[in-house]
Amino acid sequence: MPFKPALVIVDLQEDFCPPNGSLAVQDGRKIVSTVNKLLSLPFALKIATKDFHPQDHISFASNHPSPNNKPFETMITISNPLNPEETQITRLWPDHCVQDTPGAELIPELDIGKVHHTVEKGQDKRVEMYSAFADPFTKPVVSQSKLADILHDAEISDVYIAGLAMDYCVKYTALDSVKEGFNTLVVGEATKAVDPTAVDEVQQELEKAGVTFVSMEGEEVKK
Ligand code: VGL
Ligand code: ZN
Repeated sequence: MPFKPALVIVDLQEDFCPPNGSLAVQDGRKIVSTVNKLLSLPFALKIATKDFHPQDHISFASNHPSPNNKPFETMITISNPLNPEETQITRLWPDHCVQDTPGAELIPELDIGKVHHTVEKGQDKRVEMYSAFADPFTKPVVSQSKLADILHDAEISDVYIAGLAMDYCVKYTALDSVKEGFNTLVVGEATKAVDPTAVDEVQQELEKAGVTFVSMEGEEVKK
């Protein structure tokens, strides 16, 4: 298969960025200069994803009864709405990236003029969806984005991933990208984690699954 790379920028949205994001990732905003450099490279396809939840989304702590509704702390078990025997344990979050609110916007510093497609995910209130491809249920899958079709239709060989957050949506997007058959690479300095202490472990887990970590360091700066 000929080398035909795509860039997927995951969830570089206001709610994941300081200073005002409801689920701000430390230094999340700082990756945008690296991401914009990536956007200036000749990727065959450049895609930005958006976490895009309804206000009654299952991952919002505010939609669960106290006292077991602590954002960042409480884990809940959710069943596949199409097959209650399949379950997932997942974390509760502050309300974030609510459809048509400022927090769901891509940050304005992002060079959006170079992006070919924007893919929304997480619209089904019944399931969590960290991966930009699909929710984590498989028997059967409940919610799918158009990302896999866009990449396969363009005969993409390699998927380069940047964005937020390294330990959630970047991680699960990379794992699904491998499953879809793409050579999958994460740009190390173009991602940040919700839990910075988890970075090494997440990187090891992804590498074990076949993901390659790459760096833009050493790239020749054209004068
Ligand atoms: C994300 C937590 C909840 C992410 C999305 O984009 O990494 N994290 N929803
Ligand atoms: Zn979310």
